Amino acid sequence: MGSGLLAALAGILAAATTLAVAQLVAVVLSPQAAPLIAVGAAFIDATPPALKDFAIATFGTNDKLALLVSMSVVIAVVAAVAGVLARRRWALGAGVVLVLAVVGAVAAAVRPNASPFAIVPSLVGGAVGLLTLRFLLSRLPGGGLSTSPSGEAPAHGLGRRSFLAAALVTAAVATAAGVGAQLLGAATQTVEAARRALRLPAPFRKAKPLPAGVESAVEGSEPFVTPNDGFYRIDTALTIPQVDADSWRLRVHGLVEEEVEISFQDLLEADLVESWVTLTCVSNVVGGDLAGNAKWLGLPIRELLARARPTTDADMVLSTSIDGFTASTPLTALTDDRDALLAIGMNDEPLPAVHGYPVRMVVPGLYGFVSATKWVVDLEVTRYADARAYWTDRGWSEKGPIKTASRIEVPGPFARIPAGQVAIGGTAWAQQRGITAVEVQVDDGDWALATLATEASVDTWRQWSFVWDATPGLHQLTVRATDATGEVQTAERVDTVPDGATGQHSISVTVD
Ligand SMILES: Nc1nc2c(c(=O)[nH]1)N[C@H]1C(S)=C(S)[C@@H](COP(=O)(O)O)O[C@H]1N2
Ligand SMILES: [Mo]
Repeated sequence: MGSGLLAALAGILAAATTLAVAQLVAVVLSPQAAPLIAVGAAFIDATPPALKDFAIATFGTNDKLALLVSMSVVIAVVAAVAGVLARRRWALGAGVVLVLAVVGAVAAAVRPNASPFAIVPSLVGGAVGLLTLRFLLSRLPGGGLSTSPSGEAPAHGLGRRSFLAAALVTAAVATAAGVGAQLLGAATQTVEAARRALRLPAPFRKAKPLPAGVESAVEGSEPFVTPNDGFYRIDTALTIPQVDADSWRLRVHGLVEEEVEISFQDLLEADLVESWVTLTCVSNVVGGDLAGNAKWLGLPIRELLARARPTTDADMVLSTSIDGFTASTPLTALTDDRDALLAIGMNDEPLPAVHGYPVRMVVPGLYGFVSATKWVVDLEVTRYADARAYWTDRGWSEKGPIKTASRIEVPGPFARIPAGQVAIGGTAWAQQRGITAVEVQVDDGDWALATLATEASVDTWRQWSFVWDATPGLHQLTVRATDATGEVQTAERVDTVPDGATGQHSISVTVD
């Protein structure tokens, strides 16, 4: 290995030490302030919608992992360059490290609800990184650090072995700091412990028992109730906010006669209701799986708003999460008689951390980006003319009623199936309106009515099945739904941006 490569290695090891030490400091002071997390979060907020859509389409709900891996690769390359530069001219390499540390510190400081110590992890990490780089370069064969402008190395050197020993020690220290941060982080997960210990109160109004026959008989269909650990997750949070239920408060303010503030204890003691609601993401493509159905337990938001008494000029509620995400929900959707909830329970369990523990919003009939704020802490009663939500600032719509959708789940796309009677099955939804018909079309044939499973409520999805007499060859199957207003799902394809995709789901299958 030449000295240049060794200097690059020194740079990478110094960067690893920087990140690990910063992580360790962040665990103690404020997890959100770790430089990788803070810069990643800033990147997410700044990413144009097209790139974000690409990330979700390519990596699905692994988009955050993909971001962290790409950032690590970029940092490794920059660190290698810094190492090489520093060997020739210390000030140059040190400058690169300093710039990175400052970027981390600034990103951490400008996060919503940033801790006053937010800059400390990056700065401490940066300082340790500089010392590490200096230490490693001084052990480079041929003397490493050059002070002459030509970059000519002084003749004396400590030899390759000395450098490699130092590199090993550094790698060990970085690993110890990284593992330590991980362990300390797990040990201080008091929020998860509190969540596990929480016993949900009995509902004041229980959900209607699910009628018989809501579940499709077609084997391989999605379950009617989505289990919590299989429920899709979409949010901008790179680390899951850790919200302490005991100090949680929700403030209702803005265009109201009276400000209202409630605690988690107030919620536990309130008249909570249970409701089956199918949540859907606006980024769901035709045939996609960014939808889930659960039994939610919570306080109807209209009761809170009734106490606050919105003034007549108000038409929107801007909800804010602890990490700064905002959603704009029409005031009427929160005051009419639908079950718009301040939810604390999901399928008989406290909300999982990723789904908003301790409290989130669930509003039937509206896409999540305009209504389903997780880790919610603030409701501002306002007007569309006066305030804009997170995604509205990024090219999406300010309102988002859910569009009628249907999909084929069985058979899967490009399946090979035997000729004869084949069971086709899937799900359709049109929250707030309800599904009244589903039809299936084989190739260019006539649309034929599918059998609908029992409807649980207009706010839940509805399963369907269809028996097809399959003949050998390549066939295309298409599905469309009709909602209770009589409107048939359009075949016209529009993109998810700005307010949800339309089009009919088709799959190709081969019949033997
Ligand atoms: N705090 C916060 N809440 C949020 C979001 C977010 O990014 N941050 N995303 C919304 C979007 S786009 C959707 S589709 C739903 C998804 O909820 P889930 O992850 O529980 O399925 O959460 C909504 N609530
Ligand atoms: Mo979404």
